[in-house]
Amino acid sequence: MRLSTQTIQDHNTQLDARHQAALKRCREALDEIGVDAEVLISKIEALSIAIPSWAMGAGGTRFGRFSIGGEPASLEQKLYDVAIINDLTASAKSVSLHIPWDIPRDLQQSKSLAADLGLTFDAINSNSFQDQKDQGHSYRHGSLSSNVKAAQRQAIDHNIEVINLGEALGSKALTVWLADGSNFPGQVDLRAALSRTRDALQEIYAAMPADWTLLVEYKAYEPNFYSTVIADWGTSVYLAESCGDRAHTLVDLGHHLPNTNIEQIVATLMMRGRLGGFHFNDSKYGDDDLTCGSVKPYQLFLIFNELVQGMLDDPSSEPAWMIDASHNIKDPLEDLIQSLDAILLAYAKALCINRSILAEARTNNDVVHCQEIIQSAFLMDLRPILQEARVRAGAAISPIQLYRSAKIREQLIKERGHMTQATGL
Ligand SMILES: [Mn+2]
Repeated sequence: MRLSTQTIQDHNTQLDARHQAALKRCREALDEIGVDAEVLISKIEALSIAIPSWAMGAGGTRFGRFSIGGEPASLEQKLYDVAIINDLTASAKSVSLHIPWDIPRDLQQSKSLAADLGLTFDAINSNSFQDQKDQGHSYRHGSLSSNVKAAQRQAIDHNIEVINLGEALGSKALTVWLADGSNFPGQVDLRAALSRTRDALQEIYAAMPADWTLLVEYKAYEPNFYSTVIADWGTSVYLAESCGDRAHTLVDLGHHLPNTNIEQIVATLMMRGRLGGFHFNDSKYGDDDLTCGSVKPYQLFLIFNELVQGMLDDPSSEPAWMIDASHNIKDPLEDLIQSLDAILLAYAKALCINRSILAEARTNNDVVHCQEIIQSAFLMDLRPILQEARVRAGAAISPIQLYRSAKIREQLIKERGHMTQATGL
């Protein structure tokens, strides 16, 4: 199903008076701090975040999965779901596939359907962290790091197949996340496992087209609880640098130990020109995959402060953005809309930081003023700017409100049934 332009327009007309009043107040507040609202609106309009193909179904934990009904049962239906999100928000113009969960049955058909829906294919993800049916060798003891030659070979070949698929769809990047590691001290030779991983990544890198980027994701722990081969950004950078100029580090917000200063990692990676990708989510304890900005919106804003600074210093350094969150009790489409909103809001606030005044305060070591500058940007209410950006792009003033009033989930359940289950985690 698609939302008609008329439905969106009717919704916007209904909310217009309130929106205009809020926008006027917001413009005045921005004027006061010398921020051009028009520039802000156009920057918000230009930001698009990829939606992962596995996030359209109800997420699962190892304890249970609760279907919400109307979940997409095919890649085609997933593309329609992303289009619904994009129709409502105008900020989800691409989809990130996870292979083998979403192998297109017909490449050309998937490609042309995506184009018809106004979507493109973003970074493509390989999966060597679980065994698939009919797979020759198990990843029980690792994939790219495996000391079982045949298992490592199979994982390398899988990544090359994923590159070929992605190339046919128009993707330009491969994301590799490995679950490889160990659960007990002494189980693996830590140095040998890292060397094998490096050699395998170099082979995958060499198989990429010349205009592709390799994104190396890291994660501190889980599913392995003693050691993880690519546990931190330093290891990821080492591996990326061992591959070549088109290999970069991917930061996933949920993949750090508690209290890690992620914004500092972002700053360091950008300084070194190695930040290639970003996975958004939020967490309280570990890799919780909660809705972006639901627990730590201030941290998200501080991260965007570094991202904005990095992109100002080098405009070509904009990473590939993707949401990597999927919760098991929310309607996944509403969850993704909330995530998009939080990301754009953090971005907008970071754009409002007066960087020359901040630089001056830093030069003077005026610690109090530095904090005031940062926190006043964070405390601004820029929701009307996001709404205006959506209106101009033909999307909805209030995406969640329209999603509910247009009864989209109910229609999806009617079309697809109650018992569908999306492929993925
Ligand atoms: Mn991720």
